[in-house]
Amino acid sequence: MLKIARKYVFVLLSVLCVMGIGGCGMQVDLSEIEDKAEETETEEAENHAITTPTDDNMIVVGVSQVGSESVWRSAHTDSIQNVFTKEEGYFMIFQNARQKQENQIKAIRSFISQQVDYIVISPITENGWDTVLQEAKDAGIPVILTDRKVNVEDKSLYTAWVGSNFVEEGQKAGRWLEQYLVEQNKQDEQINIVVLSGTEGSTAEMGRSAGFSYISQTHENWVVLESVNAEYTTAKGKEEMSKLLKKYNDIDVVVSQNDDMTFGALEAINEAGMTTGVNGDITMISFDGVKAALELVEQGIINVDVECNPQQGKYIARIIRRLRRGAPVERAFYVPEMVFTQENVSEYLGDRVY
Ligand code: GZL
Repeated sequence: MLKIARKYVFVLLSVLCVMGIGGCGMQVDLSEIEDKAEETETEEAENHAITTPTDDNMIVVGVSQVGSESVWRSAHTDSIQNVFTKEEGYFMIFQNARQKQENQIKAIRSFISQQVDYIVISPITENGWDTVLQEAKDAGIPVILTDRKVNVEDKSLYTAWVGSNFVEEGQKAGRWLEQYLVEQNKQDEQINIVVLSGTEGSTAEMGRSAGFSYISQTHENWVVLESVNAEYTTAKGKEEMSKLLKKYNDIDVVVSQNDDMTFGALEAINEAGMTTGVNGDITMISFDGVKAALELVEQGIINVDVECNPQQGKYIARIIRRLRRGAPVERAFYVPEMVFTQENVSEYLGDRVY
């Protein structure tokens, strides 16, 4: 479609969106106005007011984000919004799916109807994407995945993925526990473990669970009492940890698959009159490595935090720049990550941006 014609289509779509007619990636549908009342300020701020590209040469990027369920997610969103700026030649349409796959699919279809140049998705779970990604492919729009992955028959439905090695993250947690138990001279004792897992079917949940199990299965004295889905949120983390404390009176280790659930679990454990961390009643293993959690690692309240690096926007932008000049891109790019304990955390806390 001619650039000039496309611009007017864009304006028309924008007007229709403002009137709440037709799908578009940025405007809340009229039917969602009620939902909006429950949304946090953050989410509303994330769905920028409708505008149109001021220059036909701008690179139009449609971004579908899982939600704003965690501190990590907000940092991931910031890393994307900080690179796709007007100053850098981008026009970004950002859509917060509020942890609903159907919202992501609607957003992707609106990006397609607006003929964006690229679609960036952090898919909430791995299944259910074949049809809508085929529509993007048919429209000739490259799809770049970030953070989590999709499970599709046709791997050509996306161009590249940027994220973490979640299985490795789970194995790092298991190897840390092995080492810790040796240091505590408990390597031969029965170790009772409970797991607060993230959103079931998400790449992060499946990878961390598989990676930790890979290690735990080699120790017959490690007993995983139960794994429960606490959806990566603080509220569910507290709720599910409270239930586990009522059900089991001899929990030795909590493996919490993100810091937000850990914050909730710590509240529940403390309300039950117990302590965590170094010299605590319960050993706390967490994932993400957000600043507020690393401060608890430094205080000895969380024993170890396996980093999940949300700073992925710059790598996504690099892929788009390479695609625009016809250069080859890696199908999978793993972001660098660390493991934080009381021994090393202080040297990284100072300049932590999230
Ligand atoms: C991991 C990401 C997870 C984080 C959670 O890459 O998908 O989702 O660990 C977030 O904090 O909610």
